[in-house]
Amino acid sequence: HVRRAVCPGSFDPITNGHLDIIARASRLYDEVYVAVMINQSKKGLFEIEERIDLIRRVTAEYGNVRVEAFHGLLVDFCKQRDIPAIVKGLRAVSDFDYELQMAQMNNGLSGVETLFVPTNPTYSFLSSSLVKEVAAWGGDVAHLVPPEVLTALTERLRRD
Ligand code: COD
Repeated sequence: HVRRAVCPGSFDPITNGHLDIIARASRLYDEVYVAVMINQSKKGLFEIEERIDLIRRVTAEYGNVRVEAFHGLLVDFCKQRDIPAIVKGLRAVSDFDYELQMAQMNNGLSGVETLFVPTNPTYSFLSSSLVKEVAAWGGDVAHLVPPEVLTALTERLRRD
């Protein structure tokens, strides 16, 4: 049968750290869903559709990655698509407390498993919010995001 997993997140925008985890998941599973969380209370820099479009472009080469928006519980997204596994990157011990809580809650809710992939040390300090902050002040983030994202960031920040 088809082995499926999901990489969930906000992806505002996708960074090389996210992409590294998605690429590694795509080698371990037949189908990988990237689930982009819709959060009405927290407006991001990029609209959901822009985030999805960027993720689709930078993951197209993997061939087995599908990108979808979701709202509500991640476990419901998984149930509806028959996905038994969540794949998450762990950057540092500081990520671990909250990730462990979510993994245990999600497992208790529906039996879904969470698998943690240790971040490539090149990206262990990397987050979407730091990328946005550095880029907003004119810092160079070319080595931290895919070229498509760099272009989108530069255009967006010029407009604001
Ligand atoms: N290197 C490796 N991995 C990374 C890096 C990096 N530099 N940066 C991020 N990641 C990975 C992490 O695994 C992270 O969890 C994931 O990418 C997404 O990161 P973000 O910052 O885009 O997304 P978050 O942290 O805002 O996403 C949180 C979720 C959407 C996963 C979570 O809030 C959720 O599941 N929400 C749905 C509602 C729900 O089910 N709630 C109950 C939870 S128990």
